[in-house]
Amino acid sequence: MHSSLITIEQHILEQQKAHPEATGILTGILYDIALAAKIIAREIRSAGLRHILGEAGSINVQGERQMKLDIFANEVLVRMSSFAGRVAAIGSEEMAAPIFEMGPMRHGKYVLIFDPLDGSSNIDVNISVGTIFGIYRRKSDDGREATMEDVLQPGKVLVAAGYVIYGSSTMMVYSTGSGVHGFTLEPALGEFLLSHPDIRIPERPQYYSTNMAYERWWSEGVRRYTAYLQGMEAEKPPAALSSRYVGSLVADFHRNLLRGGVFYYPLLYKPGKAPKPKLRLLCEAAPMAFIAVQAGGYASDGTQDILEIVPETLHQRVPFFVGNRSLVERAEDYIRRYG
Ligand code: P6P
Repeated sequence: MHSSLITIEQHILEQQKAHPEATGILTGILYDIALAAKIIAREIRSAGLRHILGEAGSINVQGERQMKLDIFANEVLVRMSSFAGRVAAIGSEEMAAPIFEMGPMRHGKYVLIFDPLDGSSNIDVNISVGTIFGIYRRKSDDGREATMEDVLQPGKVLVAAGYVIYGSSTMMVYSTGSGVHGFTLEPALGEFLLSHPDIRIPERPQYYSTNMAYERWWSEGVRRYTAYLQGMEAEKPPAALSSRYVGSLVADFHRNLLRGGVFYYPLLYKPGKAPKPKLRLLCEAAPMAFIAVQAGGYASDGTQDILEIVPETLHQRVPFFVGNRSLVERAEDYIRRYG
């Protein structure tokens, strides 16, 4: 069969066969996410025509103005993954606290965490946005409701993670720990078809991706690291790099996954304010770190492996460096030397 005719459902089943102990529940969750992605993609594609663009008028737990599509995407993902008894807890960037399934639904074996629509401030200027998700096995026994301990798990124990990018085409990229695989939505069929099997970050990086407007608030180490990436330090990067920054994590990450490079959002030391990271550990950094490592890359908070960080709170934020392992380790090196 021609590889491009492999649907994501067929591929997920193939991946499941590689795990004899699999019960098909994780497969079901990934199906649900793929379906939710199709529903969200349809809404985003036609949003501009239905005047539902613009702000919902509400503020989310992050203190960010919620776009109507943020709320829509969150509701679709919650609805698609609840009531099937597969997940015992659902955590979302858009919800202050996790949903702990009750009653007969409390027996789910998994925990689902997501950012339903990352980069949503870019929606009404037609820039790519994305959904990011991570799936954990619950730690508590499935005879009772899940607890916060089931939610606050480090990325190294993720059983699956991935993202959907709503861009020039809609793609779903996922890993269950056996490599990274990309699927492109064929709208005429309503199917995600295998388009990027076994994605590996190219050895030779092409891009560095960060918001240079913040340079004045970076630490000395991050400023020196950026100069290194620009070829201004005595030691040179493995290739002459171009700068690309979309301001939508999924778009910046996806480009670097396919072309090679590093994305970073470091701590900002604004005068008179405590240094505050921006990106969320559980629903952004950990799933993207899992994907990066599965594709041969690495992710760090500047001092340690993102996948090793045990979350203390649901909406904990971290500095984030992700991409080619050599470039991310170099960032750690500069921060170690210069702070
Ligand atoms: P800044 C989008 O709001 C987001 O959470 C990420 O998708 C993106 O990488 C980052 O914030 C952009 O932040 O401060 O550069 O606009």
